[in-house]
Amino acid sequence: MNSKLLTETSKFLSFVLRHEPQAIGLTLDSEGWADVDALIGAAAQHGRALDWALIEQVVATSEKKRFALSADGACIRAVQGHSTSSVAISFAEKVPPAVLYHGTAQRFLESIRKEGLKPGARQYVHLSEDVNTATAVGQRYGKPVVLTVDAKAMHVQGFKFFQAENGVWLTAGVPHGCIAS
Ligand code: HQG
Repeated sequence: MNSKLLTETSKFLSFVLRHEPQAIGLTLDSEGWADVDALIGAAAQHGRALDWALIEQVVATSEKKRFALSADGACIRAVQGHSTSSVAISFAEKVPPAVLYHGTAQRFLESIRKEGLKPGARQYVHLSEDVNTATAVGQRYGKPVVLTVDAKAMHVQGFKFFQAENGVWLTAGVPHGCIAS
């Protein structure tokens, strides 16, 4: 299967499963699941040809493991990254490692120093366990900078942390006092 089609389909699935299911008249449940047959039907009505083989291939080849199929294989969801308010995944709270990393762009630093890290359009601030991943995340918006987050101190202060099934750490916000660059 060609990689351009896989990338385009992955972007389309991210769009409808994380951000705007209503754009194709799709309904997600509160855990983010969409029925795969319903997804294929809704996409077809909006000019996007999907089939099971293509969807399974996108799930299997996503290097960030962005999507998951349900145990019975009937449903698909994005495992993190949502902005749509129709989804509120019930992540289990988890004790974070002592430090976590956030990749951002140089041009956001001044604002981050004033406000701390905010989730922006998404539901959570996204944090990584390793510097390389954080660097790649920051690179998407400009000259990358990796911020070190004192997750242990935040945890002690009662901030909640969650980990999506692809390893991405999530928290509602990071106060500027818990960030060291
Ligand atoms: C920045 C991708 C100004 C924040 C990645 C980031 C990730 C602030 C941007 C996932 C700020 C939001 C999420 C403040 C935070 N002032 N800017 N106070 N607080 N920011 O895309 O973390 O490929 O919503 O640093 O790999 O970049 O989509 O979040 O630069 O895992 O699967 O505001 O998306 O994964 O940008 O990326 P985003 P993110 P996928």
